[in-house]
Amino acid sequence: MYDVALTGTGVFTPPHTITNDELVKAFNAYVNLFNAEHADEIAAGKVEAKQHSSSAFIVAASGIEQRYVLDKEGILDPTRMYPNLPAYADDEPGQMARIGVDACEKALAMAGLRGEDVDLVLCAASNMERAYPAVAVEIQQLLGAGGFAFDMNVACSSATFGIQTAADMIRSGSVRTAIVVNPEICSAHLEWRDRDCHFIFGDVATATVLQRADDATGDAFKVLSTRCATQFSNNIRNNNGFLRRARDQMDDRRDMQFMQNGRKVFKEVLPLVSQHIAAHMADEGIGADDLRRLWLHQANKTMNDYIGKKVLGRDPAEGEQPNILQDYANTSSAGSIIAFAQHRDGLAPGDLGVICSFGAGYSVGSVILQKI
Ligand code: CO8
Repeated sequence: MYDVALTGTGVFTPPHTITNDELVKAFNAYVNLFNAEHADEIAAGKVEAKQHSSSAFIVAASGIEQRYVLDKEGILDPTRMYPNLPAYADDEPGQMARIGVDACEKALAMAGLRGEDVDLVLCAASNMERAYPAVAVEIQQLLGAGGFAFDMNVACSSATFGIQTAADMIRSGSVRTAIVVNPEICSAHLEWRDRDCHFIFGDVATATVLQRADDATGDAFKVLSTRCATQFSNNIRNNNGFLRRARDQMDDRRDMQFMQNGRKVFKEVLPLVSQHIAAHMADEGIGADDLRRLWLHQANKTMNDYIGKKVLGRDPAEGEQPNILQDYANTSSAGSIIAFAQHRDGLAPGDLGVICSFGAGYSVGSVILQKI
């Protein structure tokens, strides 16, 4: 068995931001158009009038102030309300590969490695732009990596589940250097016309390099332990699968985009996550006082405050449980990795931290790291 080290992280941040005010202005314009268009049905009680959104609600309910997106115009066009992305030809790199490779190159540079040093590419994300060939294999080719590559999807927990999968292979010796890449184009499977969720997500790509600890150089962390858990729930769901055509469901259906019962998710996932992290730490003989940093999934500020308090047994001090969701919103699996990449400095050798992500499935994954 080999020890595993996390030696590089990279973040691709899209060029456009949408502030809450910009988002709400476009959404409310869409609502006005919808209500005017359906005025007769609304008056007859056949269609429910849509209600305006509000920036004050968004910040208070989630802590989100803005989000990055690959395309801003399409999302903010009240007659469209979804991104306008290029349809690349089959012999050109795809959209997920393009942003994934950018994040991978940054992560490899940090680790002092080149693409050819990698022998496992795992593309772990909450949606794939096509069924096959695997996006991971395309990224493997673009990086000039060897070995093998495959895709995996565990929604918001994809990154930590990917890290556990790669770490297990490094531990056993079947691979030596792995990259886990999370290209999350949430804007393309979010329903921007639904005020309950239109503010939640943004786009980004993250990448994490994992190696045999013996090979690690520079600013690295030992992967002390990983743990994944799942428990089935329909409270976060997207029905857009390959059986859609066979079921005559090609119309503009609400359930072909992200759907959730946010209140239930909030209530059910909080105890699941707090208990998961506490049990993982206890089994590794790590007490709350031993922990220097918590890099949590970035879905909701109140949720993170609660989990931080439960895990540490007190209010987290400044910088102990960093949030990035005010800038990036929820970026699905990439959120905890952005938090780690942007707030990994300032730890001394031997210091301990936990990356934890959670979401649809339900799923929760935790990675205990020790600064080398
Ligand atoms: N503006 C104004 N008012 C609003 C708005 C709005 N935009 N939206 C809702 N309201 C109203 C509601 O109608 C409701 O009114 P009333 O009380 O009259 O019924 C009131 O505000 C309160 O609404 P909620 O109960 O919905 O508000 P909450 O306080 O629960 O906040 C949240 C909503 C922010 C969604 C919160 O419940 C939350 O964060 N829950 C946890 C969600 C979570 O963590 N989900 C994880 C999903 S991520 C994941 O797993 C990845 C999936 C794959 C990626 C998908 C990419 C697209």
